[in-house]
Amino acid sequence: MDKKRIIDDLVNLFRSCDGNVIAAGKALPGCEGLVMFDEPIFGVSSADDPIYETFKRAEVVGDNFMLPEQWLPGAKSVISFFLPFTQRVRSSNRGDPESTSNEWLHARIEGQAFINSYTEKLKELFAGYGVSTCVPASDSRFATKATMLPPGDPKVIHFSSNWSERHVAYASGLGTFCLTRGLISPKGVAGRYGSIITDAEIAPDERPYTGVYDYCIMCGACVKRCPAGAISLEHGKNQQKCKQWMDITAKKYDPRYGCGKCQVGVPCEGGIPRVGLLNR
Ligand code: B12
Ligand code: SF4
Ligand code: SF4
Repeated sequence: MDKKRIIDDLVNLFRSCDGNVIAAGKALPGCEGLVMFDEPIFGVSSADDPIYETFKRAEVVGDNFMLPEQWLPGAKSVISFFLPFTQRVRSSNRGDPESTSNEWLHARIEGQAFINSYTEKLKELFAGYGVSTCVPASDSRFATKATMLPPGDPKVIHFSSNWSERHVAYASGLGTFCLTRGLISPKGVAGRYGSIITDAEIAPDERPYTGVYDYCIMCGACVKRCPAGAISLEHGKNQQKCKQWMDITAKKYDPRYGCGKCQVGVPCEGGIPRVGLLNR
């Protein structure tokens, strides 16, 4: 299929999809009219790219990871997208590490609801092209699991899902991992990922990197930002400490939650960081 036409259609759909603006009736203080996401960027990978098999390895995702073909028999392509948070969402959360901004809370919860609506519209669009699709994130088979690591392992716990959006984005040329385990795209780390599998043949994108952590400059700025002490230059990110902090925010901001302090006020917030940035 014509890739340019598809990507143009996906961008137009984003522009016309409701829910990216927080309406007055449900806005937390200061958030009326908040636009959560800037326009998405896309990456495409081939459903039979051998990299997907490697995600089944225990040290990558695990054998629970389902291949594109397992989600959608006859799958040919995977489209991954990154929705960057707007400047207003990002800058609002750069302050006090102990408090999540109202804008970030909206972007975490209403933002994901918007992504779900957007992917529903993507499915309709592809049905109009006459091709089949599967969106693992909204599929009844989607599941996450937590496995305790051997005693002494500083990472303590391994969280995994059967469709990790960051690994799919990595496979699709959208970016690389970083110290916090977030995925840095050309539009930075602050934002959310999604994806759709289709049986349409779409030309895959190249991966302009070879290493899992190529875009991270290991500056350690995120270490200082984390209120839970979950990140260190020596051991990376401790998921258990992050999860425990997330549970605290869930009580504090009920019915919303979120933190993301490691994704803002850092050199990788809105783009691929450059070592020189730190010395300015
Ligand atoms: C479970 C989960 C969590 C758990 C555990 C996080 C985790 N990394 O697993 C907890 C509750 C702690 C969490 C917290 C947060 N989360 Co979360 N979470 C998820 C979820 C549902 C599944 C993650 C998963 O499958 N992990 C799989 C494991 C295996 O990943 P991993 O251990 O990091 O993988 C490492 C290994 O694979 C290793 N590796 C070793 N060998 C090799 C070889 C190769 C080839 C490769 C590629 C890798 C590799 O490299 C990786 C990085 O170290 C995803 C949604 C989804 N379906 O993907 C969102 C997701 C990861 N979360 C997200 C976000 C935004 C958050 C929060 C900021 C919450 C918030 N909004 O306030 C925090 C902090 C995240 C952070 N610092 O990156 C985003 C990440 C966006 C981004 N820019 O990267 C996601 C993708 C949701 C989304 N739709 O966008 N989350
Ligand atoms: S703040 Fe620095 S060390 Fe942390 S993820 Fe970003 S580039 Fe990597
Ligand atoms: S999201 Fe997790 S790792 Fe990032 S700053 Fe908050 S507690 Fe720390």
